[in-house]
Amino acid sequence: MRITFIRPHMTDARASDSLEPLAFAILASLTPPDVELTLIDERRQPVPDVDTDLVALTVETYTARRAYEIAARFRARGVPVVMGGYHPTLAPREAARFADAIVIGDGEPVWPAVIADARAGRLRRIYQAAGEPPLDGLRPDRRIFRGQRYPPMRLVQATRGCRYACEFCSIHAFYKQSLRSRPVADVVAEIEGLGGGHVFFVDDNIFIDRPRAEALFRALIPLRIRWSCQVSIDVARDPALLALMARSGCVTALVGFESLDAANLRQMRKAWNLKDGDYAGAVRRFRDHGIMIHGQFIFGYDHDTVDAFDRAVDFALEAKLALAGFNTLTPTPGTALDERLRAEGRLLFDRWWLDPAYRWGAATFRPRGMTPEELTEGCARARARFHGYRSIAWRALDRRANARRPYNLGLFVLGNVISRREVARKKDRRLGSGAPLEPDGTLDEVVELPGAAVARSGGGSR
Ligand code: B12
Ligand code: SF4
Repeated sequence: MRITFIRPHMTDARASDSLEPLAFAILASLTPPDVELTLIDERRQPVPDVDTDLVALTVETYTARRAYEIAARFRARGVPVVMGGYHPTLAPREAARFADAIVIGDGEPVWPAVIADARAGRLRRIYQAAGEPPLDGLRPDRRIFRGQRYPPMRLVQATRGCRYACEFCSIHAFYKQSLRSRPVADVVAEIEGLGGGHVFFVDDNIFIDRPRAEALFRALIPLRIRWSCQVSIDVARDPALLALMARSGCVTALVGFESLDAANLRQMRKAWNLKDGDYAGAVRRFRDHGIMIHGQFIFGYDHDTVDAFDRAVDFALEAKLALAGFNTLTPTPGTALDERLRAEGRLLFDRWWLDPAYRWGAATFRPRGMTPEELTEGCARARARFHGYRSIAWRALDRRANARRPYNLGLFVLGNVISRREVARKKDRRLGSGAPLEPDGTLDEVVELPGAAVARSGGGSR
C-alpha cells in the first residue's frame, strides 16, 4: 500500500518559513512497515499527480481551501482522501464534504484504524478517539523528512493544550481544558536522537505548570542544546524559572502580548497578561537572561482605534523585540470569538477561509473603533514599519539579548530576513488557487454525518 502525506500551502507562492510538519513524523511512526510513505510539502514543491492508494492531508484554517482543491484532484482520479488537523477538527462537517474521511482531534489513536480500513476499501467518514489519550511512548519517525532539506530547526512537542482560554484561540478550541505532557525522559530521548539542530518546542505554552516546566528545563541542561518556545508572559514573574530556562538553552520565546490596552485584554480573556505589572517589566526580565522575544499582537478588539498600530510598533521597537507579528483579529471556526462576532452580525464573510474574495491579512469583520479597511491597512503598515531596515538595525543593536552572542545575532538576522520576505509574499494573497470548490452537498445545509464515532458538540458544528 502507498500513502502520500500532503502538507498544503495557503497561497500559490512558495514559502521560506516552512519547517518539518511534525504531525506526519508522528503518523509515520505508527504506520506498518509494509506501507510505502511519501511526503509532499506544497510550501516547497508543487503537488504532482502521484500514483498512490491514499492521500492524507494535514489541514489548518488558512490552508483549508487549498486542501480541498488538492483533495478534489485526487478524488477525481478515484484516490481516497483523509484529512486531519485543526480545521477538520474545528469544522468537521465542512471538511467532510471534501474528503472521504476526516480525523477529529489527535491522530495517534485512530491512524492504524484509518490504514486498516483504507486497505480493506471501507474507510469510515469520521475517526475520533474517545477521551484524551496519554502522550507516553511517542517516537516521531523523521525519516519521512529525508530529502526535503528543511532548515535545521527541529520541531519537538513536550505538551499539548494550554491552561488559559483566550477568546480568539484555536488551541483552546481544539484542546479545551485538556492539558497533557509527555514524560520528560521521552522528550530527552527524542532530542538526543535528533543529531543536532536548534530545537523548537511547538507546545502552545511550555509553562504548563511550574513543576513540569522545571523538570523539563533541568533535564535539558546536560543536552547542551539551544531552543525556542512559546510561553505565557507570567513565566517572567518567576525569576528562578526564567534563569533555569535560559541556563537550559532557551534563546527565543514567543510571547502573546496581543494588545497594550487593558480593556481589550479583558475582552479577549487575557487580562492576566498585565497581572504582574506592565509589559516593560516582563520584557526586561526576559532580556536580562538573554532570551530574545518574539512578540505577537492582534488588532481589532473593541477598544482599538487607528492609533493602536503605531503604539504597538513603538513598544516593539522600544522593547527591542527580535521578531513580531501584527495580525488582524481573525475568527477561526470553533472559537468563542467566531461565535460572538457571528451572533453580533459583524462578520464580513460567512467563511472567510473559503471565500474567493478574501485576501491574506484582510479584516474579516466590522471592528468598533475603525473601519475594516483601516484595520487591514493599519496591520500592513505596522508589519512594514517593524520589518524596515532601520528597525532591524536598531533592534540588532541590543547587547542584552539580540546581539548577546553570535548565535543570537545569527538567529535574529535570519528570522528577520525570513519574516520580512514572508509578510511581503503573503500580503493581499488569495487562499488557494481560486478554482471553484465542489463540496459533496451544500455547505449550508446541516446534515448528520454517517459513521461519526463520537459527535462533538458546541464549536465543532460547522
Ligand atoms: C510551528 C507552527 C508554525 C510554523 C510552521 C510549522 C511547520 N511545520 O512548518 C510557522 C511559525 C511558520 C507557522 C506559521 C503559521 N501558523 Co502556525 N503553528 C505552529 C504550531 C505552534 C505547531 C504546529 C505543530 O507542529 N504541532 C504539533 C502537531 C503534532 O500537532 P497537529 O498538527 O495538531 O497534529 C496532530 C493532530 O492535529 C492530528 N493531525 C494533524 N494533521 C493530520 C493529518 C492526518 C491525515 C491525520 C490522520 C491526523 C492529523 O494528528 C497530530 C497528532 O495528534 C501550531 C500550534 C500547535 N500547537 O499545533 C500553530 C498553528 C497551527 N498555526 C496557526 C496559524 C494561524 C499560522 C499562520 C497562518 C499564522 C499567520 N498569521 O500567518 C502561519 C501560516 C501557516 C500556514 N498554513 O502556512 C494556527 C492554526 C489555527 C487554525 N485554526 O488553523 C495554530 C494552531 C496556532 C494557533 N495558536 O492558533 N506555524
Ligand atoms: S495563552 Fe496562548 S495558547 Fe493559551 S489560550 Fe491564550 S492564546 Fe491560546
